[in-house]
Amino acid sequence: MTEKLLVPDIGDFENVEVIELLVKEGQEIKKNDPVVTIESDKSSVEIPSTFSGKIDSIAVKVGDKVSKGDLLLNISNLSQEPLSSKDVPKNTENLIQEAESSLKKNQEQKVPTQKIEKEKSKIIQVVNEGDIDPQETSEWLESLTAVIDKDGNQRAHYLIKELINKAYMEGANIPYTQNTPYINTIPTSEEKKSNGDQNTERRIRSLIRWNAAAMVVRANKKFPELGGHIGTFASAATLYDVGMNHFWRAKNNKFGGDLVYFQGHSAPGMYARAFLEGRLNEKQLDSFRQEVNPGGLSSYPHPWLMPKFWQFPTVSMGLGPMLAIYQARYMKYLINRGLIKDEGRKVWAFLGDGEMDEPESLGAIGLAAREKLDNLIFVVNCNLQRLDGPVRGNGKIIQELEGIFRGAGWNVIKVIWGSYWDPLLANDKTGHLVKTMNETVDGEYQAMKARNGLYVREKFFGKYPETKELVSSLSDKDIWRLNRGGHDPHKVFAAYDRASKNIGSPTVVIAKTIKGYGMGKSGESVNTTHQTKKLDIDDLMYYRDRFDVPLTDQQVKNIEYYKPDQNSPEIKYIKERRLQLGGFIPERTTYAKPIKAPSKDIFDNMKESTGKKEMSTTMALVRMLTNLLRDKNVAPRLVPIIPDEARTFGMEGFFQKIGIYAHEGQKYEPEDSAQLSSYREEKSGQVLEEGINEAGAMSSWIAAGTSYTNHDIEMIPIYLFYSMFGFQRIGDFAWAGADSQSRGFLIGATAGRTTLAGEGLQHQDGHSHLLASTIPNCVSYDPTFHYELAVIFREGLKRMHEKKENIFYYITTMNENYPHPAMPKDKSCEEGILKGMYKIKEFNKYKKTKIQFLGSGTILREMIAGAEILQKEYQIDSEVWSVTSFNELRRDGLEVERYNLLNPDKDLKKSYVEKCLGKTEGPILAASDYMRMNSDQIRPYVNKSFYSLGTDGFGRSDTRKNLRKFFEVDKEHIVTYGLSVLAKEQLIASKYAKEAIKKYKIDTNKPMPTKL
Ligand SMILES: Cc1ncc(C[n+]2csc(CCOP(=O)(O)OP(=O)(O)O)c2C)c(N)n1
Ligand SMILES: [Mg+2]
Repeated sequence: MTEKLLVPDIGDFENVEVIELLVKEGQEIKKNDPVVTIESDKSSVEIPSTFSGKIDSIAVKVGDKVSKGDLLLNISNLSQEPLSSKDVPKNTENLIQEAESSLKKNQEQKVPTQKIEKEKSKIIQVVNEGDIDPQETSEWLESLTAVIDKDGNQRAHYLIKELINKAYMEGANIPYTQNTPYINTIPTSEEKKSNGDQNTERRIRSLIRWNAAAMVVRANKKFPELGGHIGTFASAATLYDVGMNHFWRAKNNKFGGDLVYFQGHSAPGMYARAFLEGRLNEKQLDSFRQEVNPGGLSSYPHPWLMPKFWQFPTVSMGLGPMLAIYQARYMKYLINRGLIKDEGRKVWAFLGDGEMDEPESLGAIGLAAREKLDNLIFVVNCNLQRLDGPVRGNGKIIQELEGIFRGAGWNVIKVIWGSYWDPLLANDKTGHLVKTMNETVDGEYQAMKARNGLYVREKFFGKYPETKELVSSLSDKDIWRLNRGGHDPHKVFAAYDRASKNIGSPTVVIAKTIKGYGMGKSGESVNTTHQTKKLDIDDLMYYRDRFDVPLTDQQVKNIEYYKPDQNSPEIKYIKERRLQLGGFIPERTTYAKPIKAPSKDIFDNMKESTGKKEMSTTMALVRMLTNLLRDKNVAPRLVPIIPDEARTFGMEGFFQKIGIYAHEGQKYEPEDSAQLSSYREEKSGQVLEEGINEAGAMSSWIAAGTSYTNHDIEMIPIYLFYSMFGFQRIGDFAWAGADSQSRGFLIGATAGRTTLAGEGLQHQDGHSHLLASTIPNCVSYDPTFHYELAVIFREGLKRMHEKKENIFYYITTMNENYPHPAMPKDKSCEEGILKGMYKIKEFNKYKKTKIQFLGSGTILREMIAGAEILQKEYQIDSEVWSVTSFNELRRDGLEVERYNLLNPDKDLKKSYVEKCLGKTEGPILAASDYMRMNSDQIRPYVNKSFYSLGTDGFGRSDTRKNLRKFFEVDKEHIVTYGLSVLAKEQLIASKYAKEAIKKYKIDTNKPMPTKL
């Protein structure tokens, strides 16, 4: 039997060109194998076979135009067994095996389900002025208590929900509050107890506290300009220690490791612990914040500066929370794609309460809940203070965060009060204590901890006779000892235990602490705590006594570190704990295997001329990616990332081909299901379709770009975005990505101030290359032709993913369609493309007057056209250079110049620019679709007259032609400026320039575009 394979529904397109035949007559194919590639003026897409069998005949050839229903192939010997879409592709299978061999089966932590002895619930009737019938309230509460006792919390919760629903249906449109009372989420009866040795842990914590403070004080004593923070870690020490001693599992050959995002300015605490663990020595602690010489400790977590220690740069507030969310999401992506095993790894992120005001901190919490990221745990250290003062003096940050996170669908665990409060709360029969807790604002809580027990008695407990009575038998000292939850290892342990067992949603632990805990007068709970970096002798003595650090007065005066003997119980304990948890944290390692760069022939078709066929470099890129998806090494590792612009870039073909990642698969039949580019969501989908969320997309890119260290698997993220919404939108993330040593491609599509015509001022990018140039390990290119793109991309794959260089690529692509020539045969062309420039054309007919034209991106084409006019109409020769990267040329120039200045007695080296242009004739005119500063970058490295044109000023919507005229980068201006430059150099008479100005109707009185 023979079947006919027809062109399927390809959307709104008709007469689409066949650009590739992917099969031959006589070939056996399977269902879903791609058979031809077709291309409209915007996108290319592969058509898969809907049958398995042998190809009898092929009815189309390259260049044919096809529409829906046209015959493509005749297929016979039809197999009855279509390829199951569930079959794991071979490449993926190999990857799984690879992952399995390096990561042994997860010894799942089976936590014994603890039988919780439930305390009999008591009725606490919270006094409420608004209560018009306390008797009735009491009856309702009693009923609820009975339900809890008889049928449990779930049932009680169900009934409450039903009551609220009923009230809502009856018209009581009063929203259900997202807040619970200002007490701990976990009742004492349900606290899981730690099996750690609390005394030893406390001693260890005290030493870490001391050493962390000592390193900051010592550094600042030596060099007061170095700075540092004591108060932040002082408030967070318990939060970290409980994690380090009991929860965070390190990466080793059996397990992938939990990933912990430490709050940036608590770094001294991590160093102090590493010191006790024997990973850092005294000399290193003494070089805190002195990194110029090797061995120094970085101010904050910076993988670039301490690549074997830090994993995640976090200190720029707000980046940590967002990066952590996308890291957790990416971990699930890798699992769902079968690239790593599900070992129950967690992502923990430590955040400041002040930091939560950053829009980025909260900006992605909805995604975390939506994607059910139960591998994610936030710990917000609510010390109630930020840098200048209280986070919410008049309110309650903990309650505010509770409402926000719960509303977003997170599991919220509040850790507000320490164990010393337990008996008081248990005795709060009238509910006045909880009422006071609820009513007291953060400004008061902060002030209380800056004073003393007597003050707390009067201001807090003194508010109501009932609360006053509650503490009547306590001394002021006892009252002062009433601790906050975040300083109580039992409460923190219980919270972490519950958080790490939570299923189906992310968890936030909101812990209340004291900023500068233990610092006494010098900095405990005072507004200046954040900036305190010097402690005088009295303060240090106080700190030592407060935490029982075994140092003599003299040792305190010398600000000595304290490290117990190797065989001491503390050191043995700390090491044993980490051994149990698999190793040290933080630690940055990589065991990822390189990806072999694809063979050159995969790019061969991009080295041919496209003839008359016009296409944009964005299209060429998408075509190239389609080709790469056929390379068995590269294909599974590609991570295409798009913030809702796939159709803009002609990438909708990817939806069907590799699917959109969706952790729940696709629960609906898409509206366009009959079409070839239907919106296909799948659990193992490859495309990360991020929605309109550049910061999130960039966070995904960073997660994938650092996969080689965080997951030991090299991946190739390719994030395509509107170039204007790239660096200037997410610049700080790009900087963090660079610090993290992310490897991958950033593609600034629809680039160029005059190339993206109609979109106007906010869209037209004329400076992203300059922004890219500010990042030292970002390699950027502005190619014009498809072969340039191919050469650059292949080199990028090779350098980053095969040779593992810690760089990343920024490449701009445009949406202007034009024909692409074949790659020049000249052997040095490839080298030139990569180094930043090569000669693309020479006009040498008249041998009288010559000018050098340097152009990049689409403006190169204007230059070529200008050069042709100059030759034809003015008999002026020229050499035209395609500059693929002014940024790279400048970097080379800088390095060579520096070498020459530092080696005055040696032969001068030549910059690459000089090598290219040194012996050429005539002045230089450079232009790009970016600000003049882009091409001006190489001005110091040419020993000739140099002029530049560019698109300085605000963009605006109009046609490309008008925009190029406006910014003076069209061929007419290039001709005119060219003539003017030659006249200025006294190589031709000025009348030619004047004539051109007239001919092209150039208004010489028009102000600079920057002023318009
Ligand atoms: C984006 C950004 N803005 C400002 C700062 C400077 N800064 C460092 S710490 C800090 C206060 C942090 O307060 P919080 O988040 O509450 O942390 P805490 O030290 O209280 O734990 C500020 C403003 C920064 N690091 N990053
Ligand atoms: Mg704070």
